[in-house]
Amino acid sequence: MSLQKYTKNTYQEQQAIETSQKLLSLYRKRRSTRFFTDQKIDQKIINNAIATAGSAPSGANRQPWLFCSVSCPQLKKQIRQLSEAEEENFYVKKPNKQWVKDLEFLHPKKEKPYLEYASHLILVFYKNQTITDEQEIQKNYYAKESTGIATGMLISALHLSGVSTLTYTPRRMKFIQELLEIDKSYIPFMLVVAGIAPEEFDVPMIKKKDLEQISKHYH
Ligand code: IYR
Repeated sequence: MSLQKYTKNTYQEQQAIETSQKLLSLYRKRRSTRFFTDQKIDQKIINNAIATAGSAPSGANRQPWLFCSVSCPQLKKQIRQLSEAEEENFYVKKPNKQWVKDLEFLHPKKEKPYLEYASHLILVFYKNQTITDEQEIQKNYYAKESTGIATGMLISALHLSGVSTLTYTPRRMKFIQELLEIDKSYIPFMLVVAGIAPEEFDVPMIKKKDLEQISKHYH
């Protein structure tokens, strides 16, 4: 095993407390967004956010993810149309009544105009195994968990860059793989809508759980 010297970030307690508080308020300002202006995001910002996601830890460092960013109007339109066909199944043709009922408070709609009009769609895929150049099968460990971490980092980087996002998962996403001509070994994971939101807009009234509800401390 080869090793290399690594210099970690500095840790200064007071500064760390301040930074962590600042980050907390920045992250608390994040809201899933369904309204976007027609402002386009510079591809550099998207690429940097994807590279940030690519720095995530992964099982056996297999980096099992693939991020496809789409700003092409025709492709976005197709993704909207195919997603809305999926949502027609979800809400109307073959609804899972309990699921639809559980979502009522969010007033979700089967129409997804933002898939067409937001600046970028980032399609996230993962794969459970990789065929090496030597035709060996390499297993990717915790591929889905690793991709979840990376996607969190992607959303985080976009948010801190002032880009609003919506995580979107149509129940079946195979069409995305076909549309983008992605190798079948990649499994669609999530669609991240990224764009510039208007200054002000309505969002569902939701509350995040308090720290006491989501954590326990053993000291
Ligand atoms: N994919 C559908 C339904 C939906 C599912 C969940 I879980 C949500 O948090 C919100 C919506 C849609 O996007 O309309």
